[in-house]
Amino acid sequence: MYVGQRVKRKEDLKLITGSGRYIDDIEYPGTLYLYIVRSNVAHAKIKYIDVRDALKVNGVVGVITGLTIPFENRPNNWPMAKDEILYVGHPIAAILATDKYVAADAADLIQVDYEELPAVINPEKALKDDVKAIEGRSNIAYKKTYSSGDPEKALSNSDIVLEEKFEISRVYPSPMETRGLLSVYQEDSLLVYASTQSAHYMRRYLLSAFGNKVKDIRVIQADVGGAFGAKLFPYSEDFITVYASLQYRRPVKWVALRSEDIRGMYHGRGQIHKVKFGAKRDGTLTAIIDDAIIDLGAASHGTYLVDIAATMLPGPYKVRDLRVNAYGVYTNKTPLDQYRGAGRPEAAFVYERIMDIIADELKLDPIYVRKRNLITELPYVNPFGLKYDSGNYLKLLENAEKVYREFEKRANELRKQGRRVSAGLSFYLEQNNFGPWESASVRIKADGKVQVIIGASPHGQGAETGIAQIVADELGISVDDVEVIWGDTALIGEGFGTYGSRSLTLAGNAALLAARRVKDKVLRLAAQFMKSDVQELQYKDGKVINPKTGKTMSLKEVASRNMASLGGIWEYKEEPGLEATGYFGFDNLTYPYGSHVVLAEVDNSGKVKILDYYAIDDIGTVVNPMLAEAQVIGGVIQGFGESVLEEIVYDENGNLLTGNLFDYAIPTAVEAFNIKWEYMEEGKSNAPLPAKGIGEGATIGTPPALIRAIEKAIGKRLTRLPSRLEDLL
Ligand code: MCN
Ligand code: MO
Repeated sequence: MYVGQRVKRKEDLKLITGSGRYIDDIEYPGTLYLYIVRSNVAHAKIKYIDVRDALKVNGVVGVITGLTIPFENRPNNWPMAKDEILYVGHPIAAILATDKYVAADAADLIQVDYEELPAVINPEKALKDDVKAIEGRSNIAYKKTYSSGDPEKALSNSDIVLEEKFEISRVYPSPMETRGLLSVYQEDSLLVYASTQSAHYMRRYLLSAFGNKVKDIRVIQADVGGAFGAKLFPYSEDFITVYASLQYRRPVKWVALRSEDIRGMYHGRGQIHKVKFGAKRDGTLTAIIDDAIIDLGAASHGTYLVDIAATMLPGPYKVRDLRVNAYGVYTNKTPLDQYRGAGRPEAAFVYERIMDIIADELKLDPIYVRKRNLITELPYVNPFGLKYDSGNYLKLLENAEKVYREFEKRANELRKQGRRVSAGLSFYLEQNNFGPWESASVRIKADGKVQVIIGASPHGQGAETGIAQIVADELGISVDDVEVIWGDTALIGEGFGTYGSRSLTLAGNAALLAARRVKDKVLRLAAQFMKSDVQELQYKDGKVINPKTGKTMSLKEVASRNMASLGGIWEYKEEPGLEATGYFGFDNLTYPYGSHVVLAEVDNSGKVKILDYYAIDDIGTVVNPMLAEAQVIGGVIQGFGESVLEEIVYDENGNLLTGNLFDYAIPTAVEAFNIKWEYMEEGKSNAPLPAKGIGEGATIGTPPALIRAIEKAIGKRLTRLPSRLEDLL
């Protein structure tokens, strides 16, 4: 059995030997390079754009301005500012040249005359709606109220009632590889290489814009150097690049510079929760009333993130009297969208801060407070209708508590030496396997090797290995004989992609179902080849066996027997070919859960050092503990960044103050620390292979644990992400 084993990653060899192929490595003769001229003001009316001097430059082939394509949840000035500039970084013009440096240099020659308009940057000010982020529109792009029970009454029956404002800053998803696209014009069709999380989805949205101009658009996902949620939804540059290649009938390549990526890639998080909550003296959380504001920037697509945060606000706790007023506001900033965790980290920060604050106010132990409130009967339908499926929350918390008590002891010892050290714990609920379904095809080739084609589009997580393990087990063959491929819309009919920690569970189960079907075909064909009854045959360890006669046929023999010599005839009744497609989707999302425990020190210079870190998760069946652990480690380091280093900062005029990687700090190997990860397998999903996702869990669990440890180390309540140096000194 491979499932459950730490099988080494199949995908790494080409990447670690430098033979991966990212967008910028792919060359087509005759390519034009696209450079985007971007706004350096936050809000303005364009009076005119003069491109004449740029067009005179040797090597410049053309300039595009004023391109607008209607697209859902994007303002009318999309993908390019036509009349109105909405944020610093908003594309204004695109230059096409035979050389990328020529294109970039020509940008200086484009003159844009504009009239500045007042900008609204602070989301709470935007909510007042006096200065408009987009002319002629209300800033309140979205409002929805989620209610359950009677929170006012529950508050009036509480022993304590508290109010806090929790802020989760905007972050830049910071993949190693910036975004990029190469659109190859082929007369009546296009071949688009993209750094994306979903080749199929990209094909669908490009077709919606250009389907009247071409017969088809084939999208191939190149090797992707990280995405973290931000390479899923459509971008201005996707449309501009594809439009340019259609217009100029040539291959067109665009790859973002880092400084462009920080302005152009959808920022993540950006939520404020103004919360009123109450508790009984024994620590029972009685009610929450939350005004939740999401800072959408200059597009309203990200509203679903405040919906996720709102509906997940009760977290793993029993509280049933709640109201969340969710607002989405436009501001003159880069549009916002998902970042690893997507709404669940924001909810967890709020409910876990609430647990710790109740403990502090009532002088109770924070683990005790969590236990008082924890849901113990599953499945459980939360106040907003989410169905938490399975698991044993209390048992997992008790496991984490043991580590927490030990960290507490160590913290006490170190505090005696005058050091600012403390322990923190978070308990979190994850929601994943966003659907609707995923596809996978399994084919056995004539050499007996197995190829699996999945509709998901992994990009670093390791699904190739995990899914190969599942299929190898099902077919009883070596994992080395299973190849998993993906990311080309011409390879598999339909699929979705890699997001919402879904690939292993959805594509993996689709592959499992496909493998079962193929196995059935193998048996039926073998029955004909072996002149036996199919009922007599058994499939075991990659072989078909007839126990009565003792005869066997290997998978390879069945597959190659299929390949009658050229010109031969097919003399059997069963159809040849060992191939099948499977589809899998859930009728409910899955809800894994976990706990993080941290021992942190804040030194006199305000630097946060992690002395020890422990995480435990329950995601049902773990297919490959090494891969899952790697996801947790990466997520913890990202969560560390979000908690103490990373923050997108604009000044009040909408200038981006953190526009490069000197000013926007991400954790590096220097800040990284050891992380111990363990898992339970009680919270199974109801899939044939009862797994749930792990890809995002750690970015949910880390910030509340870390902020707790830091606030106790410095002795000052913290309510924002990231913590600020002035608090830590
Ligand atoms: N796994 C497992 N057993 C399970 C579940 C998963 O062994 N029960 C393994 C899988 O084999 C896979 C990994 O864990 O190697 C993650 O699988 P899964 O939880 O299905 O998540 P996805 O593959 O769908 O990944 C998406 C998730 C998301 S939504 C973001 S955002 C994110 C993340 O993955 N972006 C990443 N991790 C990332 N890791 C890298 N390197 N780069 C990104 O952009
Ligand atoms: Mo994601």
